[in-house]
Amino acid sequence: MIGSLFVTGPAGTGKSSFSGALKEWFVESGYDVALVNLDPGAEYIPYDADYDIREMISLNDVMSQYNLGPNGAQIVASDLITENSDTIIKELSVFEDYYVIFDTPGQIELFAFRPSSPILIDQLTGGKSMLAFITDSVLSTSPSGFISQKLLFGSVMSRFYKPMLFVLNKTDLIDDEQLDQIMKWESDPDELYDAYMNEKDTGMKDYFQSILKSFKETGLISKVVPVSSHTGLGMESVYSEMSLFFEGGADTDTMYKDD
Ligand SMILES: Nc1nc2c(ncn2[C@@H]2O[C@H](COP(=O)(O)OP(=O)(O)O)[C@@H](O)[C@H]2O)c(=O)[nH]1
Ligand SMILES: [Mg+2]
Repeated sequence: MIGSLFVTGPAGTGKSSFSGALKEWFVESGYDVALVNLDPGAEYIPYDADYDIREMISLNDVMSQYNLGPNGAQIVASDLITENSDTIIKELSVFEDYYVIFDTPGQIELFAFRPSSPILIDQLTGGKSMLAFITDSVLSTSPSGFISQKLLFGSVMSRFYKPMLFVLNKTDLIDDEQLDQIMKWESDPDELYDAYMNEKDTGMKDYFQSILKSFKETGLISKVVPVSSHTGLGMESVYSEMSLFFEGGADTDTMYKDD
């Protein structure tokens, strides 16, 4: 594969919708793309998968075979994916000159916080991978909602330490003013801090000031990619980030650059 994008984020933020919309953009723009469903528990996926893990691992089978409820079965199923990575690698070998999008399980912990996931990513892609962290625009309109998603983004980044895009999905549900505000918070942690204090009136000033300062100082979380999986807005920007990283050479990786 040319490169891959693992789509992660909290349940319901639109990972599957985003994966489908991004694939559609690639197809319409004439690029070779494959979309892989890595969620064995998905009841419905809003796209045509080019490879679907449910062909190999069925949540119902895992539940009856291991005598587990749905939550336990999800965990066993995600570990079975790693155990069977050789088979998946063979299936994916037909996508040699393709960009490959991986839609991950609905609940973020089943992917981001399983011990084997960072290894799985490298096994499936030979290290040619980056992540899209999907967040919710409506939640991000409040300072506390925005901060909480940033912290989760940092948490997931610490698990994988790969280039990661902070993708603000569902921008069709907020107005331009709200989007501008979020973009301002992103570039100015002082303004975010003031807005947060205004919202919460908390006494823990030092603690939050340090967190917000670290947002600014680390530079790791310095960019928002606004998209809508319903209108297709922003998909080209996601492609630009991918092509810059995979085809523009490692030193053009803007997510890790100091300046
Ligand atoms: N308005 C709007 N709704 C969206 C968008 N993306 C996803 N959704 C809706 O959000 C819900 C969850 O989406 P889904 O892709 O299943 O989320 P996942 O659990 O993260 O895979 C569905 O009802 C989608 O139709 C978007 O860009 N705009
Ligand atoms: Mg999903």
